[in-house]
Amino acid sequence: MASTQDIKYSFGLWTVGWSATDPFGPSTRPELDPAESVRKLADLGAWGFTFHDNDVFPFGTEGADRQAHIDSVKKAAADTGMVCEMVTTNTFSHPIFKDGAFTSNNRGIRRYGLRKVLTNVDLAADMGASTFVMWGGREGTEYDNSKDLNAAHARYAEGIDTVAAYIKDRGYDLRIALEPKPNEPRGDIFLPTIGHAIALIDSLDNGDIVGVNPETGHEQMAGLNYTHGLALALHLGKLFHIDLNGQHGPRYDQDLVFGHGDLLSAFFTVDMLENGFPNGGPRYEGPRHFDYKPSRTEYLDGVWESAKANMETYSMLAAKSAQYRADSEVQEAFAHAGLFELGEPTLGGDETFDSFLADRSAYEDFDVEGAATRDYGLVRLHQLALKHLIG
Ligand code: GLT
Ligand code: MN
Ligand code: MN
Ligand code: MN
Repeated sequence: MASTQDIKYSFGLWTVGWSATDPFGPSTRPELDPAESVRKLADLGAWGFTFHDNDVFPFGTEGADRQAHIDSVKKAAADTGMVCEMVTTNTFSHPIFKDGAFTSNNRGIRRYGLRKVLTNVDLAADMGASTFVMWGGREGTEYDNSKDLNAAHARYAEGIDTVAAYIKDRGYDLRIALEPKPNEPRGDIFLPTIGHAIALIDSLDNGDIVGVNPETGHEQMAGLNYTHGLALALHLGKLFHIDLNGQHGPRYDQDLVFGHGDLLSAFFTVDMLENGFPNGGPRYEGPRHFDYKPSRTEYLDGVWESAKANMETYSMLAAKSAQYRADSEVQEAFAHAGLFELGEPTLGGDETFDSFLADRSAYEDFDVEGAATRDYGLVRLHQLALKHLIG
């Protein structure tokens, strides 16, 4: 079990850098210099950072001017030892992308978007990042007759596959992570959940280097269980990155501090990430990356307080979850509930259809009434978790 000191925390530069413009009012805080944010996050104890191209240089900046912006962030990283672990592309802010980048009805815009992304893949490799996130915030519709929905998914797959093929062609040590979100800013966004994204990835020629970057709030906006979604992605070998934050159920994207939404869900997310599955199995080894927004009410002190709060909350939950797992009563309740029995395959290794069908103990002689009265003790087990969390 990792001590909380070892946890690799990472932040998007757009998180602390959000100047708090919302649809109802302008910024309440000044713009931050991204290089200064890297230094400040390092001071607070973060291990790494991530960014969009246009968090570091304005849209349309080219040549030496662009490079100067990049070099300023590189210098901050070199000075502080902060790792640039992920890079992503802004294909959602500029009006050109109002109907999407990879799925715009306009072919010229699709080609422009693809060039912007490929240029940014080069930057990601140059920065030493290992993950390239693609959040298609504008890929979607408000109206179901806005697009040929089959063609839109075909163009989305084509775009992602082209980026993956480019990564391989250039020999970059990068993997793509698609970030699902059900809606906002579009009325309906394509690839709204982890499951949708993985299904499309499965159809790609280069899907081996494409996985997912699930965000806590995005799954919860869709009414889904974030921890279950991470578990499925882990099971399928597709959990390439994570965006941790807080959300109160299905409503607008709140991007609260991690744990400031559904705390019990956050506890079980951390428990799974830090302690793994009770029967072992695949583990997430990547950074604990926060994608939150310092609330609009906060000024600069509040920005850095909120950044700290993400790491503090995660570390507290990691410590609590370690105690929870180490508690012999919890382990006994796991056993009583059958968690370890679930780790056993349902069929025996040498079983055939014939021997299974001939096994009277599996059906004819199975004590159906007895099995129906089994008490799993799940409420007691959950109460034990709650006691460790708040007791
Ligand atoms: C944008 C979005 C986030 C994504 C970012 C990556 S952009 O801030 O709200 O959830 O992770 O592109
Ligand atoms: Mn400039
Ligand atoms: Mn969000
Ligand atoms: Mn995100």
